[in-house]
Amino acid sequence: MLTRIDHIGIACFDVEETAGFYARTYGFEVAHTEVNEEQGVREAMLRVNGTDDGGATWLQLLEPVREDSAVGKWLAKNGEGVHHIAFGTADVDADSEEIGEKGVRVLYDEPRRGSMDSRITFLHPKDCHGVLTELVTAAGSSSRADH
Ligand code: V0V
Ligand code: CO
Repeated sequence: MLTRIDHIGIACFDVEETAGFYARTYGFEVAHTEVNEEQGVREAMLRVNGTDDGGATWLQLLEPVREDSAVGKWLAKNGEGVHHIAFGTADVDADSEEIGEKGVRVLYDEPRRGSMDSRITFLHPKDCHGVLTELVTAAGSSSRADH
């Protein structure tokens, strides 16, 4: 069951500069950074708030580390902006299978490693009214309450 919006992914040219904007303008601080080579991104996670199920909602700033990565290609075409939304679930395997059975293309056979050792998969934007949609299960629990 999808229980919350885990994060909004925002494509940008420079993660540090963009994080500076979010800090100055809204007071959101960077809680976590990492490079995900498989996904081709350098990312910063900004925690926005907690939610009723104990999980938080995040902004995920994404800078490409390769031009031919998903975010690199998208930036070249569209410039900076909202790249994807991610719904949080306690069971990304079950939810992606169920959604796939409804005829929505699930991009990975098995969920892959996401931010903070989460497990993630994506639904094709063309099957989701133009929205690249991620499903995410946080490491060790149904939420990222410990961060
Ligand atoms: C592409 N399209 C999008 C889109 N990206 N539409 C909405 N939102 C996006 N973000 C549209 C694009 O405009 C084209 O439409 C069509 O899909 C095909 O796009 P393309 O440029 O030819 O690119 P593809 O087909 O090579 O790749 C698109 C997909 C790719 C979605 C398959 O981006 C992908 O595999 N994404 C999943 C992985 C990912 O995004 N990783 C980065 C975040 P027209 O022009 O034909 O109409 S990593 C992350 O979130 C992490 C680590 C985390 O949360 O922990
Ligand atoms: Co994401």
